Amino acid sequence: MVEQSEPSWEEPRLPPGQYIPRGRPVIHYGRVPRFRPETWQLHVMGATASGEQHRFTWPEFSALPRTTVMADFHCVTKFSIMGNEWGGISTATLMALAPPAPGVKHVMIWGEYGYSANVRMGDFDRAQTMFALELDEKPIALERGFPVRMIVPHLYAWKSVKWVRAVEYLLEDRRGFWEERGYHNIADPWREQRYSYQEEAGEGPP
Ligand SMILES: Nc1nc2c(c(=O)[nH]1)N[C@H]1C(S)=C(S)[C@@H](COP(=O)(O)O)O[C@H]1N2
Ligand SMILES: [Mo]
Repeated sequence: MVEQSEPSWEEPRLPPGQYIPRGRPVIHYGRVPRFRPETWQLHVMGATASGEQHRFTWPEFSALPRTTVMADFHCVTKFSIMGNEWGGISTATLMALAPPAPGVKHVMIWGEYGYSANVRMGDFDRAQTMFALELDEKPIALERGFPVRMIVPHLYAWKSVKWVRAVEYLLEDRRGFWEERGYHNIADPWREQRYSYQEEAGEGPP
């Protein structure tokens, strides 16, 4: 009898075209905002289930149950930071408290100063997508998004909005800051979805 060999391969960890740099770059557009805990709020708006806007103050938001996610981080400029331990609040926890209306298929994530990134609900809803307050067991550094940044580890890192202040549920897809400026609407690093000219029918708003 011929023995059948098991198919075996290692899952690659580095998406195509990415490299591992020395150190850990800090990248963002514009200035680093100040954090004012007395006035800070996270808004959940747009097509909510109740039709009302939800607001979380800093004491409310920071008291929500925490989880930990181990994930790699892939910037479209081609560096990847492997094995980050993010601590924070899962999108599932937020959505249970501030649910979307039926029919919401997209989400706009807003940072300070009007930075934004859109993701599909299926990407927002992933188990690893979270609001991160900690990186490697320490509060996130000011320039990395303190007090809260989004982490969407399976998409290019421009979707991981720093200094996040609002979540907007969308009935129709809309482009965020970089998506309007030539970057791919979906941004899957495994498919090298870097630029909007690569988008196929149905991958972006008309
Ligand atoms: N608010 C905000 N968030 C942002 C950005 C930005 O310009 N503003 N840049 C994004 C990009 S392009 C990257 S690569 C990551 C960088 O995160 P880091 O500075 O922790 O490496 O933040 C993302 N989040
Ligand atoms: Mo980036």
